Amino acid sequence: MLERDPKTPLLTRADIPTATGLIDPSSVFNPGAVHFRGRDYLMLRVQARSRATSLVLASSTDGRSFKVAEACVTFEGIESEARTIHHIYDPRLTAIGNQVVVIFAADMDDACRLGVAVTDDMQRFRFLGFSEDASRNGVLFPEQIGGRYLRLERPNGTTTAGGVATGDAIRLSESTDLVHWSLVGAPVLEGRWRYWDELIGSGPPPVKTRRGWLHIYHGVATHFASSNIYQAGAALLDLQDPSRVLARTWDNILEPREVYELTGQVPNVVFPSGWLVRDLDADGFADEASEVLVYYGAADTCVARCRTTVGALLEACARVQQ
Ligand code: BMA
Repeated sequence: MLERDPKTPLLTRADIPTATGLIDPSSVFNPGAVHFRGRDYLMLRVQARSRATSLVLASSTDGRSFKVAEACVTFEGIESEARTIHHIYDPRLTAIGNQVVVIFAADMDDACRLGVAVTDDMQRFRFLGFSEDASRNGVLFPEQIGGRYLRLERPNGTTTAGGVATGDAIRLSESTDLVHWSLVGAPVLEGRWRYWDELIGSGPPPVKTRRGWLHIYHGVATHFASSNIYQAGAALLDLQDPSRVLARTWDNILEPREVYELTGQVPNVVFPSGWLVRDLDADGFADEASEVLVYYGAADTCVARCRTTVGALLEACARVQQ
């Protein structure tokens, strides 16, 4: 249902220009994606051999062949944060109004928090602030609903045996200024223990269809002795009240199968973090025939891409448990 691109992986560490100052990095993965003012952009997570993380933009006119920028992204104003920020990673990009909003994870000594930055030209990014609570995988809806910005996020309520803070519930939160966020309602999606999506987190920002908000998320199966397996699934949320789940795939729709997904820095990982949905009408609804290009991190090592259609994803959501 999701067809991998024949040119895979799409981007590897060899594609990062030395002009970025990132010399011989270890890996490039988990990109955010957005279509803005006629161009396609990826915001890549690049990891140096120190394990420090930087974000680098890549741009394209067809979503297939990307030119990687020669400088790292900087968030202007982030230096005013008093706490030490060790890593900034896994950005999700949403075009809303005349701007692009970036929501990213930031590892600090006591917690991982979500930060927000905005740009109106994809060159200068202005930092707006961090939320206080420990959370990851924040994705902004592409329009306000009921006069508020809405995002899905995954509070870090669980700690793995290895000490990693993670979680098994995707929640909705709202804001009037993109800076202050409050969780609303009950969890939208919860992990399904013993199946493919025990721990979960949002993938790219939801896309509006006539049938509901289409969303893809990652799920982690933790019950295999030697390795967690990261896979992807889809869900459909109510248009007016996105805390209502209309449908959710029972099977995963993408799982590690290719060598570059099965082996690497963290084996057995597909981590969708960006997508480009080609055909939206004037009201922002995606056409069911629209092509969807999904960008994902493979084995925390490289960036891969697969394609499908909005209609195929909607159909997968509706497929019932066997
Ligand atoms: C998650 C995040 C992702 C990463 C994944 C697999 O917890 O840290 O950035 O891709 O694990 O290692």
